[in-house]
Amino acid sequence: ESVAVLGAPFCRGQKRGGVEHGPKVIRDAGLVERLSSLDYSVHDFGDLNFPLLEKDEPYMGVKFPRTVGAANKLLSGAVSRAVGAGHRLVMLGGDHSLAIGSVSGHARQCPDLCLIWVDAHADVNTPMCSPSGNLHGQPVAFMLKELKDKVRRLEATALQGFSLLQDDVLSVLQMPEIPGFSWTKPFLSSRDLVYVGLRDVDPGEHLILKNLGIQYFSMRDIDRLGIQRVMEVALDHLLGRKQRPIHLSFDIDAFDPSLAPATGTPVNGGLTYREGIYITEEIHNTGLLSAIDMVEVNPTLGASSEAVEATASLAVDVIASSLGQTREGAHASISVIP
Ligand code: DIR
Ligand code: MN
Ligand code: MN
Ligand code: MN
Repeated sequence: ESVAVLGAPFCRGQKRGGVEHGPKVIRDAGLVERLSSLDYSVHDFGDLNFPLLEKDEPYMGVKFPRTVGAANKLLSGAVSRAVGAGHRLVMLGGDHSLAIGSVSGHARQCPDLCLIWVDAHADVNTPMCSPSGNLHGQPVAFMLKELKDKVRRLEATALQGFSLLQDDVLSVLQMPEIPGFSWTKPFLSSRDLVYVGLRDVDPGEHLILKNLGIQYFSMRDIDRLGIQRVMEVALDHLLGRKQRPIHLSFDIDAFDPSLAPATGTPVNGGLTYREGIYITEEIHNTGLLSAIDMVEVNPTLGASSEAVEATASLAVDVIASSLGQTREGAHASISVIP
């Protein structure tokens, strides 16, 4: 079995520099060696070369729309080719806006895929409800069909109990055309997505989660149910009716900042190491994992080189565990000394 590693050194989906060095520190933490030791044939495709745009004015408050759009267009093609060639894909970010390209490229080959989003944040702001204008807080909004063509349904069911003017709320939730993104169309239904690890959700995002009926497990849900039950329900929700490829989009800030300090928007009260690894072990055990994003590792934000290395090494552990490294051990690859 083969794994393609694709570096995406990109930071324009948010305001802090340094996250474009994520691919380098994750490779330096031994990613390729770890995957090789799991018996994969590893194809490292290196880092993508993203186009630099001279002029890229904000549009509806969205920052660097054309730059982010062009980077994701390139990434989408590269991911589609790698998956089409039969590789399992590991995309190393870069910021989380890259999921637009990664998931869309995967979906071009696997239109029935489902998406597991492990993150402190829901990343489903639309341009009009985004409090920051940063596209790393908006990638899921570019994917969801319901935010484009089912505004009627929102209108009918969504807004009871909310005191805002209905027309205002509706227009804020609707996904507009953004320059730089004409190459992509929404491809995911709200029922094909599950979140794990949420603890910093913006008001517009909460409205979207609730009214599209998106399955999510916040840190509170993990406290209540335990990670075992959370993963059981999450995987049943996505795979109960039919088996299909899984895309795992893993934002390192899902972990507690004590474990993953080198990231741009840390939020207290995150996943423990064991919860994070349990999530990926269960995803591996489905046998259906087809692509992984590992994003938001920012080596310029660690307080020390130890903090950066710990964060990068955690990213490698998550990827290795997703691809079959077990805590109980395995005996498939014993080599016998003759
Ligand atoms: C915030 C932060 N919800 C935003 N999002 C982050 O800017 O939309 N996502 N940090 O990872
Ligand atoms: Mn996040
Ligand atoms: Mn994110
Ligand atoms: Mn696939």
